[in-house]
Amino acid sequence: MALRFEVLGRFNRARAAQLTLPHFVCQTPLFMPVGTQGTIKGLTTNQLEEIGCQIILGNTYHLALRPTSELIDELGGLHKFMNWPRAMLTDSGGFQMVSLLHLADITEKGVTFQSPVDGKPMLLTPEESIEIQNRIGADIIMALDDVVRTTITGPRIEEAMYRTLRWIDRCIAAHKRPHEQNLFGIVQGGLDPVLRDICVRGLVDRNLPGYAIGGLAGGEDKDSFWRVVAQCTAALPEDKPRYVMGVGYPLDIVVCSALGADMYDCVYPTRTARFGTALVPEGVLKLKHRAMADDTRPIDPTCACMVCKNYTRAYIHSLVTKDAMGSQLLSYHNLYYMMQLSRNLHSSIVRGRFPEFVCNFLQKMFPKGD
Ligand code: PRF
Ligand code: ZN
Repeated sequence: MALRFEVLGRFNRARAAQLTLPHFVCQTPLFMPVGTQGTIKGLTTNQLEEIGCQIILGNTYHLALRPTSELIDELGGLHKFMNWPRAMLTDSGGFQMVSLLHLADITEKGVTFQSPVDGKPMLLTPEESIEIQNRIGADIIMALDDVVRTTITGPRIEEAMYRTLRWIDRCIAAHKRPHEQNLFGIVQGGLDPVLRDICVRGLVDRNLPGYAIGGLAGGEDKDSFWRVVAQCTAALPEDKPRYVMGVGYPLDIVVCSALGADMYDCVYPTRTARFGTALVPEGVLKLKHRAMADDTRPIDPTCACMVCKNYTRAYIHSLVTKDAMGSQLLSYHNLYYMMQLSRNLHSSIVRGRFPEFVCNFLQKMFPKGD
C-alpha cells in the first residue's frame, strides 16, 4: 500500500480526511479535474497548482495511443513529462473505450476495439491496462472493469459485475509497483442492491488501498444514483478512500460527501466552460447570453479567483466562441469553484459545521425552495 488515509473529522456519515499519496498530501473530500492527452485543456500546470488542484486524472486509453506509455516511461513517467509535481490518478481505459468508441466489444479476455489511430483491431486486457498504468506512474491506478450503462437491465449487469470481480485478481497479479502506486478496485452491479453487495464484499476481501463506485452518472435517476452510493459507502471500510467515478455536478458532490464519499472526477467543469458556462453559487451563468455584453461585474463577485479579480463578464462574453482565451478563463474559474467547494466541504466537516455549509449551499442554489 502506498497511501495513508487519516480521518480528521466526521459529521454523521460525512468525513474529512488527509490522504497521503507518493506525490502529494491531499485533503478530502476532493475533486479531480480530468485531463486527456496529458493536459487539462487550456490550463498550465502552474495554474492548476495556483487554483489548488491536488490530484489530476489522466486517461490510460488516450495516453497509451499518443504519445504511448513506452515513450512516457522512457521520458521518466507522466509526472515529469507534463511537469506536474502533485498527485495523479489514471483510469484503466476500458470505460473510455466503451463510452467513446461504440465499436468496443467486451469478452472475458478484455476489451477489444478498433484503434482510432490506424483502424487496427486492438485488445486491452486487465494485465495490459495495469502494465500501461505502471509505466505512466500515477499515484493511484484503476482496475480494468466491465462497465455497462446503468439504464440497461437483465443478465448483462450480473455478467459485468462477476467479470469485474474476476478481472480484479488479474489486475492484482499484474501490478508490479504496489509500493509506489495504489490499485483501486471498482464496484459495479448497476442499480441492483444484491449485485452491488456481492461486488463490494468481493473487493473488500482483496484488501485494496481504496475503492471506487463505478457504473453511475450514466443517465439513471437521482434517487437510484444516491441509493447506490449510500449502500456502497455504508459497506466499504471506514479507513480507506472512496471514489465516486464520473461525478459530477456540485450538488452531487455535496450529497455524495454527506453519504460518506471522498473523491470525485468529472469533465463537466472544463467541458461546460468550453460551451461558455460558468459555475456560480446560484447554479450556472451563461456567458454567451446577450445580457452579458455590457455587464461590468466579474463572473462571481464573491469568488477570489484570478479571473474574477481581473476580468468582467462583458470581456469574457466578447471572447467566448471567438478566442481560446474565453474558454481558458472560464475553465480557470470553474476549476477554482470546484476546488473551493472541496476546501469548504473539508473545513466545514473538520469544524463541525457541515449542516450549516449544506444549508447555505442549498439556499443559494435553490432560493425559492424548489
Ligand atoms: N469505470 C471506470 N471509469 C469510469 C466509470 C466506471 O464505471 C465511470 C462511471 N460511469 C466514469 N469513469 N473504469
Ligand atoms: Zn472566479
